[in-house]
Formats: sequence, structure tokens, C-alpha cells
Amino acid sequence: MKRPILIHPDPRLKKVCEPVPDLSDDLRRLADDMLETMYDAPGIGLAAPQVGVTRRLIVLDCVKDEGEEPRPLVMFNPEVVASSDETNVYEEGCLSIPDQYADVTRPKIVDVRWIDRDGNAQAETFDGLWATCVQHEIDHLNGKLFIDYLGAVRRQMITRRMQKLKREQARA
Ligand code: GNR
Ligand code: NI
Repeated sequence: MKRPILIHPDPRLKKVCEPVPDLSDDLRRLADDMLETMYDAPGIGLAAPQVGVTRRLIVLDCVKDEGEEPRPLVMFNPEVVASSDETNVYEEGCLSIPDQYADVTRPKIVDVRWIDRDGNAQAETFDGLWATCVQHEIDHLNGKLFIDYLGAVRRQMITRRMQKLKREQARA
């Protein structure tokens, strides 16, 4: 089932999310709903707080080419355990900040550990768009948005645009 995506500013997007102590059918259902919501948007990642659940759960699939096999990843309690000194700049966007894009500098390569959908511990090294996306999603779990990397003036301009968008959506 598709779930509505919260739009910034929203207090639930600013919270530090709680770790998931044990997997449950409810949490697996939430992960499946998040994947459906992400693919439908369409987006390459989604974090639980974006659908109003402040738990440490993210989903992502950065396979972009039409012909290529999709690779849906579900990560409970994901952690960056090492990051490269080398950085990468990507023009980032966010489903909670529609139609706003900005260059963000992050470590180019990250080692990530997480618990998968079956409850198994996983570890993998990510590079390129996957590394950017997994860092963007883990930031969401810490109440951080990509606009927090921008200067205050630019951030406030984007926030005002989103407040206006939400007012218009509320009236429609
Ligand atoms: O769909 C998304 N695209 C994207 C592009 C560049 C860097 C990060 C992202 S994540 C974003 C989906 C989203 O908001 N995830 O939280
Ligand atoms: Ni986002």
C-alpha cells in the first residue's frame, strides 16, 4: 500500500529516529509499503520518517537503467561504519522537498552495516550514487535534510517555498 510522503517543514522530519529492536510483520509491511511508495514517486530512496514513522528504517534502489534488474534494499538500523576522505558532489533532491535541487558534498565511498528484511546482518561498500543516496537516507533518520548542508539564506528560501506549497495543497 502506498503511503503519503510528508513535506518539509514537519516536526517528524526533524526527529532522531528510534532503533528497531526486533523485526515484526508490521515493520516488514512498512518496508514493503515504503518500497512501493518510493518506486511510485519515483525516487531512489525513502526513509521511514518521510512517511511519518520515526524508526531507523530506510529503503533504496539506485539502479537507474531501464534494462537493468532492480535492486530493492531494505535496511533496518543502518550505520555508516567508515567513509572515504575522497568526496563527491551530487545534485540532490528529496521527495519531502519537491522540485528543489542543490549540490551536496559527501564522502565518495562508505561502508554500511544494517539488518536486512530477513533479520540478517549485512555489510557492503557503496560508491557513486548508491553512497550518496544511503548517506542522504541515514541523515533522515537523524532528522537531517540535504538543505541543512546549504547556507542559511538558501535553506530559508527553500523552506518558505515549501510552506507556500503546503498552504496551497491545504486549500486545494
Ligand atoms: O529520489 C531521490 N533522489 C535523490 C537524488 C540525489 C540524491 C539523493 C536522492 S534521495 C531522493 C529520495 C528521497 O528523498 N529520499 O529520502
Ligand atoms: Ni530525502
